[in-house]
Amino acid sequence: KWEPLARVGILGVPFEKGQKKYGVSVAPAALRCAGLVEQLRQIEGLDVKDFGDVDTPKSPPSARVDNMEHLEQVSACAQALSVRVAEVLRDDRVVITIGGDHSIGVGSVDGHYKVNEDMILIWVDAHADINTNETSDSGSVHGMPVALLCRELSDYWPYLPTMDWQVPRFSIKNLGYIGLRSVDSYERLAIEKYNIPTFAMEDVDTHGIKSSVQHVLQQLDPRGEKPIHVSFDIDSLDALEAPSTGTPVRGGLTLREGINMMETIYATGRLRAVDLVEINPAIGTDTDRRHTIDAGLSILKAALGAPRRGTAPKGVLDLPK
Ligand code: HAR
Ligand code: MN
Ligand code: MN
Ligand code: MN
Repeated sequence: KWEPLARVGILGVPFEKGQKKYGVSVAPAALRCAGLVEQLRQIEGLDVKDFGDVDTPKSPPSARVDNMEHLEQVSACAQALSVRVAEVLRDDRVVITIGGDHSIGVGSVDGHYKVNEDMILIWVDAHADINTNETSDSGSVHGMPVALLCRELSDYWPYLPTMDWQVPRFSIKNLGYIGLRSVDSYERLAIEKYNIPTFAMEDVDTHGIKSSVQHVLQQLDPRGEKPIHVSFDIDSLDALEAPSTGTPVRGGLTLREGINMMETIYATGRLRAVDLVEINPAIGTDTDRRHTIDAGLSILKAALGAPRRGTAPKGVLDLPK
């Protein structure tokens, strides 16, 4: 009954206060400039609409919580994003959210959950992003979005001013990880406690990327009947292939594995939301920046059904003479 939606909506989120480095907020502009919309329109039969950038309120009333930087800004941005994501989904489009740092996942997943309560979430990342303000070494909220989203973890948080709009209802039972290789000790404890289906890099080595993805999908949704949200952190890719990111880690997915993963998920017909986050065009050389942006574009094209083998012209049966 499921088939891929041939309609897509793009949202940019120029937000970087979930981490400490300048530059992630430029990524939506950099991707558009590199031909994001035009390249997606090359995919046969795909209706592409760019919904522009989400407003990211500059100075909302402050919220002070220990070891949690810029909470009020993260919260205001996520709140605005959540509304926009729900709009795009209700317009019967796959929503592509271009970050921004990974704290925006709070808004994109919240918005998706409001429309599809049965959604499953695949977090593709070098990191688990499941710290709380108690367990985080950095105080950066981009390392915390998963913990903010999951209802099973709500007791591990203090009261969070400005976050009243977000009641965590998403269940950790609907979460899986792919690509992990830099996991903090309390994050590992959470993964074990809740038995989160996780294909860390050594598991991808063992099983290969396609069956890793299929295992995660099978564990989260054995009957294959739930809409899929992929939150793709560019640092899931190896640092050699996607160097322009704030916390690169070697030993990651190749771009080919990333593409294969997205093609595999596309083929289910159930992909409804993709986040692409943590591209930082201000880090590295021109070549680094180009490789990283191209990698991001390739990931999105694969998620939307672009065939690597190419497409023959429609209704044409022979070569030009
Ligand atoms: N685990 C570390 C922290 O909590 C680093 C994670 C942040 N880096 C990311 N997230 N790019 O995926 O600060
Ligand atoms: Mn600061
Ligand atoms: Mn992340
Ligand atoms: Mn990461």
